Amino acid sequence: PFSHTELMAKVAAQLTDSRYQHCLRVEQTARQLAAANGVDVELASIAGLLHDYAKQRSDATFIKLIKTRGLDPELLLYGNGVWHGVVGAELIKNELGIKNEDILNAIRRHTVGAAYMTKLDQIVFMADFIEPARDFPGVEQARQLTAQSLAAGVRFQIQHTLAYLIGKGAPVYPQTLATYNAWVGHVP
Ligand code: DGI
Ligand code: FE
Ligand code: FE
Ligand code: FE
Repeated sequence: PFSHTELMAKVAAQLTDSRYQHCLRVEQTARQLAAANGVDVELASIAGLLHDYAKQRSDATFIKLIKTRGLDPELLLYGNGVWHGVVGAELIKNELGIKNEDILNAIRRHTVGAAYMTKLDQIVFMADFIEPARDFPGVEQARQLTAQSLAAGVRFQIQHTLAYLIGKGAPVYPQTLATYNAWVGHVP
């Protein structure tokens, strides 16, 4: 297995510097959320660091993986935004030797979420949304809600994402909609 330092170099080699810096900020935010929520900090750290590893791979790479790995064929109707997590996890497994399914699932779910999300899934999903350089209307509310309750943060984010997609007339991947339906209305 690769050391943490080796993984950092592998991520840096795949991404522009600004996206690599985003990965490092997501890693740090994920570590903080893990510590605050009783989740394994090392798992959160690795998942945060690697979450966007595949973001700059070609569409052709993802299309081939969807076809050869028997992934949901409906994925072919979407694009990099959906693919880099859901499909990118396959590249992280193969190229970086990450076998831990909890880490891989958190990466798979980091963009579209899932109806059922582990605490680790929720942490990576929220860390990506609220890392310190994120700046959009509502990010402060997202940070406050997430500090109070991970689930409240997830609910806020998926509402925001669905409204954003619909507002710009983008197609909604069915799992994104399933996440919305599952999380709206069941925050403790
Ligand atoms: O990779 P990041 O930029 O850090 O953030 P992300 O992985 O959360 O989101 C990547 C993009 O994916 C973002 O622009 C929104 C888009 N996206 C999320 N859900 C869907 C989606 N795009 C479509 N078309 N359909 C979705 O369901
Ligand atoms: Fe992403
Ligand atoms: Fe996200
Ligand atoms: Fe990201």
